[in-house]
Amino acid sequence: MKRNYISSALYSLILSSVLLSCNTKQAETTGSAKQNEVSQPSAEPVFVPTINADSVLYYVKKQVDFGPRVPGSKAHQLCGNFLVTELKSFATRTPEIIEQNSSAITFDNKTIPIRNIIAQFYPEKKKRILLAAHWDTRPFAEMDKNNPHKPIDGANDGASGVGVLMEIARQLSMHEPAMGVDIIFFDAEDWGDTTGKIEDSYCLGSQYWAQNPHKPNYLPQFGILLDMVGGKNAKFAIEEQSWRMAQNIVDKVWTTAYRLGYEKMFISERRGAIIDDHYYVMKYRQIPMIDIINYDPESYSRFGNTWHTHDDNISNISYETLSAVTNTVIHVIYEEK
Ligand code: AHN
Ligand code: ZN
Repeated sequence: MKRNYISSALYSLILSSVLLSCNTKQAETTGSAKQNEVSQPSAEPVFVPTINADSVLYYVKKQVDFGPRVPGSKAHQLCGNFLVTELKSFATRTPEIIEQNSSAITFDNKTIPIRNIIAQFYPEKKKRILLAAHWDTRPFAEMDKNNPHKPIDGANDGASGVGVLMEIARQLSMHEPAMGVDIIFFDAEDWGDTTGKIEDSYCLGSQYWAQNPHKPNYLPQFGILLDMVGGKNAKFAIEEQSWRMAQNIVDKVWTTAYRLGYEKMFISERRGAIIDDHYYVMKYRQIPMIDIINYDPESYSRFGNTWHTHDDNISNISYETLSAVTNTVIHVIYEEK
């Protein structure tokens, strides 16, 4: 349903007052955050491609079909090859691909390969947006009573974000936006320690990239990270680091989601901070970056009930969730100038 009687500008205003007035445990941090101007969707209509949610689902399934993408495994290698080959097949403007290969030592003392995959769309454009997701999957299922030492499919935790970005990549190659766009698939996000106590044990690929960017002085306008964006009944609350460091981007994305009718999914609630790939991008590169992530600290599993279990498989992926996230992010990209 179109909301003809309320302008998007008014929506923006309503949403920002909701955001600014929400009072949570973290409210004391709001005072120090910059009150950036509320971004308005441009007055003249801009072209935004119509996404194909079947294509998003296809890319999620395709990754899962390789098996768990645990760094160092055959499935990981083959899936990485697939993503690169697929990106290179996109016309009419094929992205410029950079692969970063390195290695890292995990919290449990394993040396693993790291392969960050970077696709640059319209590299000649100066003003850029960074989009990212992790493409590796977790080598264990500590939240599962059964087979906790076996690797998970990671249909949501891994494949969902990449699936959304592959469809956006396909659209970007066909339709030129005003902004340049860089998509990074970070590796080795999910080999973090099971107790959650060892610092910096997650996000090994983004930690490497943040200290060794693919271009010196790389500075996009902002970044959006997608993590676990395909679960059933997903709720995207406002992540606290995103709110502290990139409030205007949170506002931009949530306002866009509201305008498109996804207010039940993108909720105006702050539920605390999460260490994820965006944290290291902000820490080392000072790029304002938000995390769209299904997170509820009140629930037992915190990131949805399939998190780090063998239920994180294709049967628990939601077409509606993938579709809402893809449509929201593509609108943000094409409406920016
Ligand atoms: C922590 O639990 C500290 N971060 C969650 C990062 C994560 C794990 N994303 C996906 N899996
Ligand atoms: Zn995970």
